[in-house]
Amino acid sequence: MSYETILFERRGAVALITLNRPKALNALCALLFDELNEVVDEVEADDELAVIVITGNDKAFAAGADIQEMKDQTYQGMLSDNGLTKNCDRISLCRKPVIAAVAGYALGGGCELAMMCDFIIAADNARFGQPEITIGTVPGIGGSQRLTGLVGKAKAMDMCLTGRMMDAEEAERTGLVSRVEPLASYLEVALDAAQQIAGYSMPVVAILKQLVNSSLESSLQLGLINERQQFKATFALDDQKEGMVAFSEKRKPMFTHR
Ligand code: DAK
Repeated sequence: MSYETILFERRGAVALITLNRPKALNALCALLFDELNEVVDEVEADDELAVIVITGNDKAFAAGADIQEMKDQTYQGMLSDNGLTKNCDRISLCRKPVIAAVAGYALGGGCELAMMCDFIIAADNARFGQPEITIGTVPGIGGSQRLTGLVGKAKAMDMCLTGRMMDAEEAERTGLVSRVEPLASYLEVALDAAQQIAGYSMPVVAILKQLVNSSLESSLQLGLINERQQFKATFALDDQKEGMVAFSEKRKPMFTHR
């Protein structure tokens, strides 16, 4: 698989996707979204790959949608689905876990893309923001919605209305990212987390991902009922037997993903 705007690498059961438009701080152009969608489709269909890590470079995860490409767009053009309005939500629909490993700028669509992932591991130089207001528009792929869910109304309003950036420390404190690591090691930490997840039972991982995501969309009572049902359902899996027997026998489980 070869792409123009991203790099794709297999690291065992982990798919490493690197956004690769360094001269434009990885600005998200239509081709990049197309290629990202394509590679996610391929990873999802590949039984050898269990987890995705998306990253950028030391200076930028992504500094937002490509403003050069976007600036002459018209409302009519947007409505006719001519590229920019194509599906940019593919990552959020991925059944396999997706970790964003973020260094440098994650702004606008870059911050939104990171938030579509299951969790974010940030380098200590990461900076997050929704600066759309500074260029006369508003977030378009989840910024006002997901950011509010993650950091609460006060922080989200502050970020969206002022367009200011949040540093890695504030991002961890407010719950936007799960861990902050030194720039020299954040990607390895993310890849290690991905390898760890890839070592578990894939059906169990998929159920768990769905459960945590559904907690954002359902009442506590319905969520608890769903969780209890899914807990029981794992007892239909060979992997549940293997996991618990292996524990009793004091050995590592050999999951078969069934
Ligand atoms: N688009 C295009 N080029 C960009 C860019 C961007 N977003 N960000 C940076 N670049 C380019 C710069 O133009 C510059 O190019 P050259 O001049 O070298 O050719 C190069 O990257 C380096 O940038 P700077 O010279 O500006 O670097 P600095 O370190 O001085 O500043 C910065 C870094 C991140 C603070 C600054 O570049 C900046 O403010 N960038 C723009 C941030 C921003 O406003 N992002 C866009 C937000 S709007 C949707 C899909 C997506 C979206 C919405 C809807 N649908 C499908 C509906 C998303 C919208 C947005 O993200």
